Amino acid sequence: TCESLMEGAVVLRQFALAETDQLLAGIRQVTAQAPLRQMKTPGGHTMSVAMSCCGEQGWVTDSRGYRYQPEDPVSDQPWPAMPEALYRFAGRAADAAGFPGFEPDSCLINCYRPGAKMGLHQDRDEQDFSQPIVSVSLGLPVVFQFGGLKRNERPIKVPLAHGDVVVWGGPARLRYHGVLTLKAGEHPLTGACRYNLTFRRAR
Ligand code: MD5
Ligand code: FE
Repeated sequence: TCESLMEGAVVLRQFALAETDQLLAGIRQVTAQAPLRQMKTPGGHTMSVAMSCCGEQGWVTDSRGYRYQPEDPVSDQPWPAMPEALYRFAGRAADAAGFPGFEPDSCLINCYRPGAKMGLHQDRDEQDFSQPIVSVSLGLPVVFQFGGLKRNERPIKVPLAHGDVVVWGGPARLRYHGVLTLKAGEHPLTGACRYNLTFRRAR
């Protein structure tokens, strides 16, 4: 099923369900080379979400700021290549949501453990905001917050479960959003974890 949250945001419920094995295998492959790590914000806080990346560009944060870069700062080596299954999946999801021709050069892997959250923010480190973002939820469920173009607009709450995919584009691309604190739980495929794959065109 396909629901429209607000203009430009499309929820594809369980769109990834038939492919979770390949997606999780891709996560395992990438994180074996580029381990999940909790990065520091420019303000000096440690993020509660553990992250890794694959593709030509990886999103990083440290005392110098937020940015994309081609190397993993932990290894100083290029990020692992984006597994074909992940790249193809992102393109199919974007197509299904009405954004044909999506060619992501970056996939951020977010790992939320119980207690982890992501505060309201905009994704604006990318060069071209006309490109959509594809987000895949795997494992434990969470409540997503979907706000406006200004931080002070009250966000709506959207529950996201294993296999759900959301595509954000057009007028939704720069909306504030966040993830509420992950509750304790066990998922048969991921254990005590929610993974989110965020596919973006950074350059
Ligand atoms: C997550 N990750 O569930 C989310 C999924 C991040 C992040 O927010 O930056 O790593 S991406 C959700 C998103 C992206 C772009 C626009 C909007 C939401 N939006 O308009 O609400 O780990
Ligand atoms: Fe974001």
